[in-house]
Amino acid sequence: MSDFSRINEILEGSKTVIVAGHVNPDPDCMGSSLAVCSILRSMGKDVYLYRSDKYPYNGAFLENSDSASETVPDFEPDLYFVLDSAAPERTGEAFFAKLSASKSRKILFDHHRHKENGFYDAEVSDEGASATAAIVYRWAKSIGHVLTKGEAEDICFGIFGDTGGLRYASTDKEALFIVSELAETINYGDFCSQFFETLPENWFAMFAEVIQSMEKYRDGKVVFFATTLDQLNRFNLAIDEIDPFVEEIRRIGTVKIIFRIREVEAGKVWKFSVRSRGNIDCIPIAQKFGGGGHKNAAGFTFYGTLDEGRKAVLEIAETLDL
Ligand SMILES: [Mn+2]
Repeated sequence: MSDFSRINEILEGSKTVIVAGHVNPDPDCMGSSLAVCSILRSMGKDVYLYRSDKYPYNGAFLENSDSASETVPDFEPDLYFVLDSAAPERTGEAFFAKLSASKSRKILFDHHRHKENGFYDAEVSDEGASATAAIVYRWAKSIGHVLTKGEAEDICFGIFGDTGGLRYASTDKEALFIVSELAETINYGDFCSQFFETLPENWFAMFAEVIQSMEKYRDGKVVFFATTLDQLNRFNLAIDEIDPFVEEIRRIGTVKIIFRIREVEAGKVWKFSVRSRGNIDCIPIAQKFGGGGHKNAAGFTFYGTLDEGRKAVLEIAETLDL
């Protein structure tokens, strides 16, 4: 169990709280942020929830999913509560400028590999946690908070996000235990349907095109695929909606590691996602390009052309012990 005493001490002396996650929020970021906001509000705190970008489309069913603001608030809170964001810069450029200049207290719940750098007044960072949402659950339990249905769904959403619906290697006993506990409060069948079965039909059309152009190396153990802004336009899809492509491709039996490159600024800025199976560590690969993440799922931003991006990761892929 984590030690939340310092966190609770700081919370006790704070009335106004700004809660924030990381850029390109994923389900864990969204779920843990919403759950923390709800719990803090039940404690009587004034909470402002900030998000740098849109939340994942399949989280729209979550309670208060529309309560987050994309405006960096102009007031100083007593406390900043950051979630799922190892490096404070990951909260986004505009928010980080405010956060780093502020003398207010700052706390963090996170589960990415990182070195403590004294930025936060208190943090619970546990790389062993399947999701930041699992840490939120531990905290709620430790203070005797009884989760509402909405909060239980938030936490389940976070854990499902980072464990692929309890399928990835990151799924541990705790994740299974927490979800089994949450299933007493939520309608599990409905929840799974909301999480997995809300894809727009166009998604399959674009996926078919992506599969056609996917490249395989090293006897199919290495896969490289790209998605472009033009495709998003043609298929009328948002960038977060195509996130599951990489999870689907990971289901191909021969695949050990996947490099997905996603165009974010025409022809020059790309988001790389690296997904692996088993013991292949994605973190050092992402770190080479200034990124980070988890052992089986990491990411980084690449500046250059698509060909340069391809070449850079395939050179690394050649050296991997697969
Ligand atoms: Mn996470």
